[in-house]
Amino acid sequence: MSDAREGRREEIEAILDRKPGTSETRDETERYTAVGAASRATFGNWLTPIEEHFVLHRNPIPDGDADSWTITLVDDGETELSLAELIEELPTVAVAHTMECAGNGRGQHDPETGNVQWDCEAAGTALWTGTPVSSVLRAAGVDVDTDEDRWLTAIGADSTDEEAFARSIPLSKALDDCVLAHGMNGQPLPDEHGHPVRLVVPGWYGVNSVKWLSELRVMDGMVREGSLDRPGSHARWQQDEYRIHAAGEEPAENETVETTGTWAQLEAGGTAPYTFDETVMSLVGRPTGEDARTQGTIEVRGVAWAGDERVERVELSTDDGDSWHDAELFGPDYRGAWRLFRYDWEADPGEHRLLSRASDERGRTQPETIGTPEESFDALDDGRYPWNEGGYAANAFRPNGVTVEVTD
Ligand SMILES: Nc1nc2c(c(=O)[nH]1)N[C@H]1C(S)=C(S)[C@@H](COP(=O)(O)O)O[C@H]1N2
Ligand SMILES: [Mo]
Repeated sequence: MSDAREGRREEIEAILDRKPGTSETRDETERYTAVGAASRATFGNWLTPIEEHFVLHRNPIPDGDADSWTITLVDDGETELSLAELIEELPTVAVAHTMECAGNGRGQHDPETGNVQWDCEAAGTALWTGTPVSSVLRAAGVDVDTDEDRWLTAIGADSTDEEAFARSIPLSKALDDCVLAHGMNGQPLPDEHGHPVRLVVPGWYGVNSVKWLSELRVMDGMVREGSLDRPGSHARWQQDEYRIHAAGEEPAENETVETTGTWAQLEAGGTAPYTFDETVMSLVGRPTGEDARTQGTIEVRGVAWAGDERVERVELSTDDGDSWHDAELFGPDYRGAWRLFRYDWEADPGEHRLLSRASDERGRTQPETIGTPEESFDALDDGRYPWNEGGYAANAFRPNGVTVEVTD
């Protein structure tokens, strides 16, 4: 049954108006406001313009007035932080963050997993300006030095009495590089990206970057059912959704995890990894495959990212994977943001299938395809990404290839 929300259509139309060229992504459950990147060419550039950055959320965009917005901080006690004062009194920094929806590539699962059918368009890199979480917590008197093993839970103002939009990240990550962002690419934060303030968690899946931030809680563990003193369910977005598991499996609630590395959790074969940092991934942005190109030297250009890890290597194939060549990494090199790569291709006339394959500093390489439901996590041993019920964290390279026609 769909629980289509009234007003969703108008909201999507309004976002499409503000972001010419972007397109709505199929969501047969009609539960999400889902808008994707403008085109392949987006992945030929390091900075993603706001107009080309994907949008995803479920509930209506809450009204937000920057001047009167407050964030409730709960630690031992409760403090109301005024956004205006945070901006005035604390340092403003910028972080580069490649935001990828954990469901990016979901549409490449066979059989289909339901929900928003992203192909590869739910990824973008922006410069987020904001206040470091470490500055906010220090100023509020949180004992940041002894609280390293604790967690920080962020709650959005789109939460309802039935259900909170709450996500928890380790306090150590929050203190390391997270910001409460109030700007995006030098502009005030747009409504659909979390105006007036959102959490930004560099290199981690989009779901961790809570928009319309209304509450921060320093807690002993991750958010669980009943762990917040507020009505409705608390833990859905941390403990039920956004977990990688086989069909029919009900993930268990945990207070903490051995490792927050998403890929490390997959390799450890534990139960239902959480989607925290982004798995190693790459996309060719140019040529786009939309227009025929003339034979000769063609610069192939794209982006590669690997969550908390650095991108070590990108290989490129112009013959559907028969042969591979090292691409050159270039351009900005910020933790948590993608790298550009390029390769000069001596192109002969004909139709060519371009594939890119990235490896991270730990030697993890993108798998070739997505496995079957029957294989589940065993697929990993054969270089396939595990088909999973939620369609999360897929990073197979073959489904993301580009077909280019070359003329003489
Ligand atoms: N409050 C709130 N924050 C949210 C969401 C949401 O529904 N509510 N969606 C999350 C998901 S799943 C993603 S992928 C990112 C998308 O951020 P963007 O729309 O700015 O690209 O926001 C995250 N933050
Ligand atoms: Mo997402």
